[in-house]
Amino acid sequence: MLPFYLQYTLSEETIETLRKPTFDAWQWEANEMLSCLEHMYESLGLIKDFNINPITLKRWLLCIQENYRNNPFHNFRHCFCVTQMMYSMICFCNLQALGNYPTGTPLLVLVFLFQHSYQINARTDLAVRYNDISPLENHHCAIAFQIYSQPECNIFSNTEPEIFKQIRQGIINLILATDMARHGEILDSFKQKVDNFDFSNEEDVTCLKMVLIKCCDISNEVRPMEVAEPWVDCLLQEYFMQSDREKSEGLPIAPFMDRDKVTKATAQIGFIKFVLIPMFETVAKLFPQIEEMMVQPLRDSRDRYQELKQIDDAATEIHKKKHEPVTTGNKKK
Ligand code: 0WF
Repeated sequence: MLPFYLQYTLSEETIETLRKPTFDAWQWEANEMLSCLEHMYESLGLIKDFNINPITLKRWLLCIQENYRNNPFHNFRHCFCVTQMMYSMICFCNLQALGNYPTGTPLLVLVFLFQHSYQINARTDLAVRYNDISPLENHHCAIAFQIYSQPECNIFSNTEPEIFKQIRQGIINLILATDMARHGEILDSFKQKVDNFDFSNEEDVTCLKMVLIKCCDISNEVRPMEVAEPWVDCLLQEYFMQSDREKSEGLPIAPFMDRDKVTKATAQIGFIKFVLIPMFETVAKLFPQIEEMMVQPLRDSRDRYQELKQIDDAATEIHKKKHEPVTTGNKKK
């Protein structure tokens, strides 16, 4: 069956803003985002390089979009944002060459694939199936390749089997790199390479790609405040829903998901200071052009959340004082 989502003609202004992290995805409906995605693929030459049938591309995009659940955070719009952030990094840092087609892994394809976020209620089943090794990421990977196995959605149907094998390996490696449990290991390995980075060394380039995927996956705070902040609300809503469910089942819950312990400000300050800034600063050693465009907005956001925390703390203090038991000083002896 032919996919029929409306093909929007993107204005010159949209095409230009798509290349920047300031792009505001909240303004667009699913059909419009699909057209933007087609544009990104086209403009990076992926359709030509992989001889992708344009109808298959549409079906593939649509299939991915339809497979998303309406989760508050991990939904199709989030997938779009991650892809669009990778597109701006590719454009801004001149990363096209990193794919080293046809044998390398095209980053944009990867980005789009790894974000198959399904509502997982069967965490324990997945942990058993994958021996506790990145169960969610392994599951996302399996789903991604199930979509490819449908001939009408296989954008790599014109790619040589040997090359597809390499692309598949690259995709698996990068999907698994997005597991935050591996954050320290991956960033440390990149830090060791960055000062003497060799773009002709496969191991160095693979490590860089892993870090870039990670950056884009969690990059909301690089965006302007009015774009980034609603994402925090969405994520906390998702976390709280999960932790409420786990509490009611008597299961242990992660402190960062506990509505009694987390505020927007505390969640973001730690995440920006200890996860985002160190990672983006390390990437900026290799691509100094992201300093102004990505690292500085992260510092601004950290400062803003620190101010918000001071306001929250002051409000808590006032609340505590108001509800303190009144002591008259006339206690009976
Ligand atoms: C709410 C906060 C947080 N803030 C973000 O901007 C963001 C972007 N992605 N993510 C974010 N989390 C997560 C989605 C899945 C993994 C990362 N959280 C609370 C704190 C950060 O929780 C974590 C989670 C994983 C590792 C370290 C802290």
